[in-house]
Amino acid sequence: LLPVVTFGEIMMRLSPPQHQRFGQATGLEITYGGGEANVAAAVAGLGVPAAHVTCFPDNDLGRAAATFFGRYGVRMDHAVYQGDRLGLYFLETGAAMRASKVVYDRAHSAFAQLDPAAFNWDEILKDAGWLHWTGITAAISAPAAEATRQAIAAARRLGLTVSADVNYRRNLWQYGELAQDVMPELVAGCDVIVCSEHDADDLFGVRAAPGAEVSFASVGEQLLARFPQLRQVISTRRQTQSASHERIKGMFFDGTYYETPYVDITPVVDRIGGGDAFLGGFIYGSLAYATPLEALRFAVTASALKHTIPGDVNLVTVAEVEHVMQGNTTGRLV
Ligand code: KDG
Repeated sequence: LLPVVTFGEIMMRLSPPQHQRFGQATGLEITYGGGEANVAAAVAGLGVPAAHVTCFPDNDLGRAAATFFGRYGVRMDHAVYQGDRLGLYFLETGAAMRASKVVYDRAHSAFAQLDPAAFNWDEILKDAGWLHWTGITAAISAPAAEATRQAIAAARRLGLTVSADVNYRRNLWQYGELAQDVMPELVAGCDVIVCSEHDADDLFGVRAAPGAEVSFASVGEQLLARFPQLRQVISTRRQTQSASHERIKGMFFDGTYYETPYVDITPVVDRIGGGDAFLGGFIYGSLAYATPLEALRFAVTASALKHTIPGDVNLVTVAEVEHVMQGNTTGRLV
């Protein structure tokens, strides 16, 4: 299997233990996360070689973040060490009727300040099979968006599969460019994107045709027509059953529409990284299975399992995902 390469910011995640509120906590638990690095760790855990490319400050925190992802099998040797600081994010974990809260402290991070010339993409990608990026990276700063543009161009030249989670985070776009101007050019270089109907409307002005039988299929059809390189559009849909019980299904369009049955998520322990687990599962599934529907079922099951694991990263094996796919939800692996 050829390596999967991901590109994006890694932050330190700090959270009050258990379900404490920010105002009462006397300590913070540390882990690390970043949408694209989470995907790399997920695919590495599924047995696909993975490397993550990023920019860290040249200090102990940058090296600690690299060590963290290295521990999960992600190659970090293309990380560049320059700039001022590691971005942080604070997570207050909610409970049932009280929602979780995220506070970012990432302005002027080393990643936001990166120098695109520090990355030799032809060299980084020369033996890789897949490049993955997200709309978060394009949102962080003009140089981060430029580095993404260069990574995609090199991946295209080298014949890699390119995927993106368009992940439109309105509040992150603060450097003066509009997502609506930046994202279409980047998505034009992708083979597969994760894009919700909401983001398709907000970013590309694409809405389901009135009266469409399946709205996601209608949106997918228009996205494929708009971006000729694009072959597959995927997404998930959630349903809340109760405070600790949700259901998730996967949707796929490549000219034909597929969806999975809903997979139950019980209990919801930590939903952060659920989307990254879906993507990691989809990348693995695309490489391992013959049909897109099997890849999608694997992806959605992997994502469901992530919700039971604290932290950003999906630490599950292929056997564990397949066990649940076979309808075993008691957790006993035989
Ligand atoms: O998908 C999980 C991410 O939201 C989390 O890791 C934080 O990457 C992150 C970001 O930039 O918000």
